[in-house]
Amino acid sequence: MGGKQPIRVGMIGYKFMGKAHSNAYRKVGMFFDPDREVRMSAICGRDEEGVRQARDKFGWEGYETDWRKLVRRDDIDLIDVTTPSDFHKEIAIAAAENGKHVFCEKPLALNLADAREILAAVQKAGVRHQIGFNYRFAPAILLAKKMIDEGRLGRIFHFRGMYLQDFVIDPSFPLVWRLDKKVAGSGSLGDLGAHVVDLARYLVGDLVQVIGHNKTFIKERPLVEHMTGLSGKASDNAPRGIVDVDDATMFLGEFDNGAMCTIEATRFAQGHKNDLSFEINGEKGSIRFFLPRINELEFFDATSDAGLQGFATIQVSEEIHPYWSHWWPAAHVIGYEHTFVHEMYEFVQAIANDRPASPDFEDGMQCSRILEAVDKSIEERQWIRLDSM
Ligand code: SOE
Repeated sequence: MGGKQPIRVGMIGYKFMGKAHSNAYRKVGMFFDPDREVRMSAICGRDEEGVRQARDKFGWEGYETDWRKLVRRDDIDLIDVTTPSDFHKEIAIAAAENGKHVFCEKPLALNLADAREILAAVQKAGVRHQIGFNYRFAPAILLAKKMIDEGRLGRIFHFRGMYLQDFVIDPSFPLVWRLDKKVAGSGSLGDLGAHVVDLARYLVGDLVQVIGHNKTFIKERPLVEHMTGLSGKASDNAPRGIVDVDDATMFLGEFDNGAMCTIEATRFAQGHKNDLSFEINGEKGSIRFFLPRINELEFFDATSDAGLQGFATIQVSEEIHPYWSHWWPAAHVIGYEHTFVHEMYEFVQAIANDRPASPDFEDGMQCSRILEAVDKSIEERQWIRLDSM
């Protein structure tokens, strides 16, 4: 570790993402050799009993019940925000103002104006920042990026991305925070579409205009009494509340290089539990990715011998593939949680070597800009140019 001081992490939130990040901090030193060690100094949550249990189970040294206290602590270098989206802005800005590096889960903020404020705060403070677009760190996605950068697909014509889930179809499913605009900012678009938008930007380029359509299929739901993971419980006679976010959003877009973009994000695709997928079609070939087969990338090479052509399935699990040498022998597969280990490793390296992280809050803000343009296009029923946002 070159005698450098450990990076002392304070993390706020201990539910789904808090667990994923805790696991990543625990594993990063075991499987990687980061240039600075990671110290899991304190985890923070409002419910003392809950956060104490999380500290013990996830392996943190201490805990706090007040995030304001945590961000002011002198013995913390990095603040990791895994709370619901409505807390991102206040915490991220306070962390930056206290000179902490900041990691924030996606979406960066509830809206574009807030995302811009967060970005300005970290830039002003001169701290490092990274956003939780974890799928960028799947080896198959990194291979896709390399192939595109090498020109193996040639000129790109289409990006076609989908993120499909089905966990809220039942009308008795309660009004959890992900369905509440003041907490989540938006529905399927901000929660799921954000990942696809980020991959579209990462792999193909910037969007110049968008037009969308959305739907809220179930407009009222029982108010949640107890949240559990993505889900929650409500009694039979629970009062009902209004669902003010989109259940499904689709949009068309155009990239700055002229390629066409179609993106669909829905929580109403029966049978699809967590299906992020995309296909990119270029002049010289096509690639496709499907999250449940996270270690595979399909490739159609139009430059190969006619008569021998077809989609080939690349097993992205060889020593030569990104990150693979840190894990297991070839084809001893990895999964969802490993993407978080990779993203934490990269953030630690950025801090340790004093260089910008990627994807950072600029990427988070650019994603919010596109999401807001989509919403505006739906409201105004017309194409919206990104340069007007
Ligand atoms: C729930 O819809 C969720 O967990 C998202 O919040 C995550 O960002 C996505 O990766 C999986 O689905």
